[in-house]
This record gives sequence, C-alpha cells and structure tokens, in this order.
Amino acid sequence: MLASTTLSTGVNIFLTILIVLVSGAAIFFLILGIRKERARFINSKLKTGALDKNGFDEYLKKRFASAGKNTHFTVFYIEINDAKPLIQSFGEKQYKNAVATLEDRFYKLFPKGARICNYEYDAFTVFCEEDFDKKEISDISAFCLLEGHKPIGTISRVRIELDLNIGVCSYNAFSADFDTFKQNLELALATSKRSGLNKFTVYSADLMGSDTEEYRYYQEIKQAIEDKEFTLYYQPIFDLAANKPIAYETLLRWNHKTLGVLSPAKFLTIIEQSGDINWVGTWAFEQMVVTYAKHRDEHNDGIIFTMNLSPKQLMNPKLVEDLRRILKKHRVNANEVGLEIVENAMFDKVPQVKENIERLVQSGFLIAVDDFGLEMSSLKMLENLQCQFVKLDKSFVEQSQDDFLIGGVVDALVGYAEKKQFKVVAEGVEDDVTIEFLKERGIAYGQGYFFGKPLPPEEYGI
Ligand code: G
Ligand code: MN
Repeated sequence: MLASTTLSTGVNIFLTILIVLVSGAAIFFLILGIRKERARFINSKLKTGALDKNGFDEYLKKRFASAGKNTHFTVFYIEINDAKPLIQSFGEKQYKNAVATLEDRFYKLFPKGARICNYEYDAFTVFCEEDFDKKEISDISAFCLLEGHKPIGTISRVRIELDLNIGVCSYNAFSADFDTFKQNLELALATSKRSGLNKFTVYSADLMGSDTEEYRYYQEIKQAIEDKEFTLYYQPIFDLAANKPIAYETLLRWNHKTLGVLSPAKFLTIIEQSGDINWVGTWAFEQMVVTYAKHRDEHNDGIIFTMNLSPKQLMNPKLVEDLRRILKKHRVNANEVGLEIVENAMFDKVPQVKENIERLVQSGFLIAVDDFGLEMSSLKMLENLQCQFVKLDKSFVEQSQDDFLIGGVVDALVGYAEKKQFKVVAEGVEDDVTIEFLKERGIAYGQGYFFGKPLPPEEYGI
C-alpha cells in the first residue's frame, strides 16, 4: 500500500515535470515563431519598394525624365570585395545568407523610403530621396562599411566579414542624363577601390554646393561651347640630345570672354560630370588632327601630336569609333597621334575603360602613360601594357633629384624602357639644372616651360 502510494506520487511528480517541460517548450517555440513572424512582417514592410537590377535602372531613368530644377537625390553603389573567394570557401548558400543579412542591416541604416536593390550578386545600389550634404554622406557610408564588418554567423559557426567599397553620386544641376550619372557612380566606386578596402568616394564632391564657383561657371560653359570659346594650345616635347621637338602635346583651353584664357582645372570637372566632355573631347581631337595633317604635309618632319584623354572619355563606348572616324576623314594614321592617359585610368578595372584602352592599342594609336610616378606600384603594371611613352610627373622628377629611393625607381624605369622600347619623358622641366640631371639619369626627352609654354599653334609655327 505504502509502496503503491510512493509509486503514484513518483508518477505524479514525473508527469507534472513532463507537463511543465512540454508546455515550457511549446511556449518557447510559440514565442520564437511569433518573433520570427514579426521580424518577417517588419522586413516585408521595410522592403516594399525593393527593386531588382532592371527595376532600379528603370526607376532611375524615370527620375531623370521627370527631374527639374529642384530635384535632389543621392545614389550609393556598394560593392562586396572578393565575393568569388567567399562563395568558394563558404558555399553559395552561406554567402547569399550573408548578403541578405547585410541587406536587412541596410534597411535599418538608410533613411525610411530608401530604395535598396541587390544590384549584382556582389553589389547593392541604394536610392535616397534626400539631398545629403558631404557630412551626411560620409556618416552613412562609414556606417555601411561598419555593417559589413559586423560578423555574420553561419551554420558552421564560422563568421563572415564583408569588406565593402562605396561610390556615391548626388543628382545636381550638372547631372546630364542617366548614362552619365551611372558612369559617374562607377568611376566613384572604382576610385574608392583604388584607395583600398572599406573606403568610399563621392563623385566630384566639390561640385555639390550650388554656391560654388563651378556652379556659376556651369551656365557660362554651356554658352561658351555654343560660342566656340574652347581652343587648343600646344606645348613641345623635346629630344634633349638633339635639342629639337619630337612631338606637341595639345591642351584644351577656354578663351573666357572676361577672365581670359582658363586652363582645364577651371572647367574640366564640370564638363566631365555633365557628360559634355565626350563631344568637347572629340571636337578637340578633330582640331588637333586637322592641324597635324597640315603640319605633316608642309614639313614632313616626323613630329607627332598628342592629346589627353580623361577617364570619363574612356567610359564612352563610342570613343574608339569616334576617333577612328575622324582619322579616316583627314587621312591620318593612328600611329601618327599619341593619346595621353593618366596612370590610374590606365589600370582601371572598369570593364568599359579596359576595353577602350585595348581597342585603342589594337587600332595602333601611340599610347602615353601620363603623370607617371604618383602611384609607385605601377612600374610592375607597365609589363602588361604596350605603350610608346611614359611621362614622368613634375613632382616625381623633382623628388627623384633628392630622394635616393625614387631615383632608384627612375633608374629601373629607364632600364625597363630600353627593353620595352618606350620613350621616357620628364614633365615640368623649368631649368637647365634639371636637364643635366635628366641626361645623367638617361632620360632622353623633356617637356616644360624651359622648352616652351602651352601656346596657340601660330606661336610655334605649326
Ligand atoms: O597632366 P598633364 O601632364 O597633361 O598636364 C599638363 C599641364 O602642365 C598643362 O596644363 C601645362 O600648362 C602644365 N605645365 C606644362 N609644363 C609645365 C612646367 O614646366 N611647369 C609647370 N608648373 N606646369 C607645366
Ligand atoms: Mn598630358
């Protein structure tokens, strides 16, 4: 009797514990379920208006079509660095999971109403209505970069951290059209990537305020283009030993009605941002080709002409076609003109830029790497490039005169130039001390005020 009571008490206790445990677990899972559902609900509310790649482009186009004087918006272009190796090591599912987590974090970070788009497998675009100032853009970008670095848990308990790069572009009075805006965004992202991981770049931040000098120029520039106030100056590139020019670099100038002759520093960023650089650039190229053809036919002295191409022009899919058409029209060969490309554009990873440079090389243009020396790593990169000229930046030439290491880089470059058969040109030569130094170092060509300033062609008899 006693034993059976003890037994039934035992069973009761056991049953009670079981009931408590089961209901506890049930409540736990219920709460978990509700929380999950709630999170999903909040997310789905946040994500109304989420767009896919095409949707995003269409949306942006529409915004351009309806843009007016008071339109303002900002687009962030966020790329995940080295996504492919991440996918390889964590698997596609885990990677996608991490990208989705990042997207959720962006929804919490960007202002309400931001349109967030998983633009590519490794990139986001974010459209914000706001007219952010520089400080706000840098705050948001910095927070985005931090979000990438907050570890994202995976099932295997390994944590993924994402390195990001961000390009930002704001709509303003200079934004010509959708295509130009997209190019500006890509260039901003490419610039950010060049400066290292976890960086952001705002496209032409200086142009954002409407009270800037540039803004005031903008309307004038439109008129100046119509009035053909742009003109070309020429500056000789000298063979130091022969003391004779081997080439003339063509430089764009703006013959301003009241301010006199302005150099590109005053207006280039504006016509780049508006996209006008493309046709101003082709116009200038044709002027140069006409002047060259006339000079060649009269003198037959082997002197060639060169012209600068801006990174923005290299984003133009029609660039090579345009240049070739002009050459054909005036019966000039591609190997009679040089195109100067700044070193960091030369090694750009933007596909359109790469493709254009390849096509320019294939077409037979003489290629000059301009302003060489600012990024020292590029000596190695010259290996992959067929160029005929490397132009040493003025400050690089100066530094190499009193910095032993930089002097060493110059020596290496000169040796390399002999092997690869390209000409090394020192820029910004202003005195004969520099010329002696260049000769000692084995640099055979120079350009600068010492030989001649950029001047109208008549001044040089060309
Ligand atoms: O980036 P690029 O090398 O194409 O720039 C050429 C610019 O350098 C021109 O605007 C020209 O006026 C300027 N320039 C040319 N020669 C000299 C020089 O000897 N000294 C200085 N300070 N500038 C020069
Ligand atoms: Mn140049």
